[in-house]
Amino acid sequence: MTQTGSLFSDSFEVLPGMTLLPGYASSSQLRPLITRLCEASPVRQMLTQRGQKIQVHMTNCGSAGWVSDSKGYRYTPIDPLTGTAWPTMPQPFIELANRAADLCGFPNFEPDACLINRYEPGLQMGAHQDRNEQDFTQPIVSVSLGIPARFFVLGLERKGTSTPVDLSDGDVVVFGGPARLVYHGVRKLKPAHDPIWGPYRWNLTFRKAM
Ligand code: MD3
Ligand code: FE
Repeated sequence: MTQTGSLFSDSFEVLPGMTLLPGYASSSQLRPLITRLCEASPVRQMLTQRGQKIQVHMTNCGSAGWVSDSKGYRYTPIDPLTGTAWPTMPQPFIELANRAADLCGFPNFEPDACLINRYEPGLQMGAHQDRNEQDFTQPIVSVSLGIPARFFVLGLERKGTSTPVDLSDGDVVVFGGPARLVYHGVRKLKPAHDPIWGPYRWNLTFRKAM
């Protein structure tokens, strides 16, 4: 690991294009916003194209939201659960993602989609690429809240050696450039308790989808 040591005092480039900003986000600031968003568009288990339940509970905010159903993965302007638009992305979310991206060399990042994932102990997310977005020159900004998780990164193929990265409450990771299309996932979460979030891990991923 090489310390970037430039703009953000405590940031690390884990792999080319993947920078960790430890503790950059604040759970106490974000919790009321997430609570409000989930009152409007609740977290739910989506189905895969093959009809399997995705274990992680998900929702979105922004002008587009990531969905999975019998038609596959895509972004939609309407929440299929409520039949209305996804909640507007709160300004503090936009600012957090924009500042984190800027610190990592991606100026003017304007996310239009924020996928909100809620994990509980025992859940994991298998290796996948995020490639449903229109413009791969735009980064993805990930914000981890609540109980810790071990994240892993592969390369541009699903096989090979994985790099583990432990993510705790408040950690922000920016994936861009050569890291934008890497395969990645989350190892099975261990039981834990967070003073703000209880037994859960929440992850926000900010994207330029459209
Ligand atoms: C690297 N979420 O929602 S965040 C996802 O912790 C997703 O919930 C995981 O993977 C989670 O798609 C990991 C880190 C992440 C997110 C998107 C990426 C890493 C990425 C897109 C491209 C490359
Ligand atoms: Fe992903």
